[in-house]
Amino acid sequence: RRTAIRTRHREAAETALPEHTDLYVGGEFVVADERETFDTVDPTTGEVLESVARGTAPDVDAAVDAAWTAFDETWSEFSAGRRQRVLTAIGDTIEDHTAELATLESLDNGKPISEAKVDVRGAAEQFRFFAGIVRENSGETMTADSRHGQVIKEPYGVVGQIIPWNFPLLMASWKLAPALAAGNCSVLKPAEQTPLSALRLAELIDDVVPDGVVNVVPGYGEEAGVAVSGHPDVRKVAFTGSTAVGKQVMKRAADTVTDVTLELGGKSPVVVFPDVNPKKAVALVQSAIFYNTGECCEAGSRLFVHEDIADEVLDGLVAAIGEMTIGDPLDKETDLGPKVSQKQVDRTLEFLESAREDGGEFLAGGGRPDDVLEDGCYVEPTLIEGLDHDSEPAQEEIFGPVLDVFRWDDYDEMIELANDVAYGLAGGVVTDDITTAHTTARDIDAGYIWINSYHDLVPGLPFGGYKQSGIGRELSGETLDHYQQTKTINLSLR
Ligand code: TXE
Repeated sequence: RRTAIRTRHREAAETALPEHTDLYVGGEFVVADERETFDTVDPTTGEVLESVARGTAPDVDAAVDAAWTAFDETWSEFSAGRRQRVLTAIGDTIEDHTAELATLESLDNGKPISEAKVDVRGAAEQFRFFAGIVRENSGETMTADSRHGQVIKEPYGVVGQIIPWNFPLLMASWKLAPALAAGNCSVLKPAEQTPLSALRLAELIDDVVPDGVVNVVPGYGEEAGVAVSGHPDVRKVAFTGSTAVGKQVMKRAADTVTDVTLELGGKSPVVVFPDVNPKKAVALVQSAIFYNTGECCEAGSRLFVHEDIADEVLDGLVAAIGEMTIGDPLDKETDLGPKVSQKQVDRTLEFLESAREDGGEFLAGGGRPDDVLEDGCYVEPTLIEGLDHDSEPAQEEIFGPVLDVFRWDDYDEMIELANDVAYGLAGGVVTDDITTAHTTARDIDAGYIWINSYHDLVPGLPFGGYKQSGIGRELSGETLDHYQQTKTINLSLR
């Protein structure tokens, strides 16, 4: 079986890998200044998929220059309608290549192919959504005493965008679509673990987007990422990744008073009330934590289940975990693929070790499954009960298929615990009582609450975090504002 999976991945790679693995700058693929490369690995097999150009500061300089040239000579001359047509064409191009892009994403990240297809459709939707609202971006007129004011929005010019590895193509789209819609050119740095879909996207849109409007500089965070976030000619930085790096990005941007938006980690609570059908709760909680192998910033990673329904829900979850298919992400029956890298596996296992030391009781999982590829980055879906809420595994973002379970019977105490983390990205409420649902949604200190669903992120509803989960909102008209600056033109009437 192992040989069959390896062969299948090699064959899939032959058709799905991008032709170019260099930097995409000014509409051309160019070798890195230092001519170095880094390997991106298939986390299912442990085999190298590609060697990719390793961008460093001089490459970022070149990309920023190319982006400014494109902004000055082309993109800033485009009307909103023309930008709209470009964005729509990008969305169509992505959709036309759904199968191929999903395969590439599955190979590079390890996500199940069924989920990779959802990502690709979501990426196309991003461009269509921002294509749709770009023409509403009309400004305002105002009066103040004897002045006639015209308040207009102008793009920053060149923006830097740094993205993570958990949804590589989708995150590229969440960043590029609003930036371009608002009239900016971008220097995009994909994560070093998953640079391939951004490079393939660059190939696909090369004919659609004017040269230099989109530039892709793969590389390491400490090299290309630092260069993007500290560049004096980058007028806005958008970052998605860990809270620790988000803080560094923000500090670096402070030197040039550059605007930042940050979408960072989470430790989101899912609250289950006793009135619901336990089966419904099980399905929702299972998806909230195990979708994308738990590698979701919004993952529902702390379950607060009411005492009266807890046994049924937990038994149901253990049974549901037992039925999950862990295996080859290219197989459409697979529910749980590998984590993105060995480093991520080690990190998750360290949290599991710490949970053991803290007296956690493992209701399911707790280690690596033994029946998949030995070089694959697999971790079992895991349920842990009995942790002290102050313990590290209950406070920190594990970013793996690991759910911490807490039973409750006193609402106020439960809410206090639910909010007792540094993060505030998302939360879930599971109840059929409409008043309870809304009250709890308001009581949870987070930027996005689902009632009776999870992970459903639809363009049009703003997404982003409270507390240390971030600054700014994606997926909405508000996002367009983050990529523009306000100019007031004051005409005196006296
Ligand atoms: O993230 P990093 P890592 C969380 C999750 C995960 C942990 C560590 O808990 O376990 O972070 O993952 C670039 N200046 N999230 O180490 O380092 C990097 O190259 C500028 C949550 O992989 O934050 C990559 O492109 N850029 C998250 C991006 O930052 C730097 C998604 C994210 O990597 C940089 C990913 C630097 N000094 C991880 N250092 C989410 N919110 O969804 C790194 N980078």
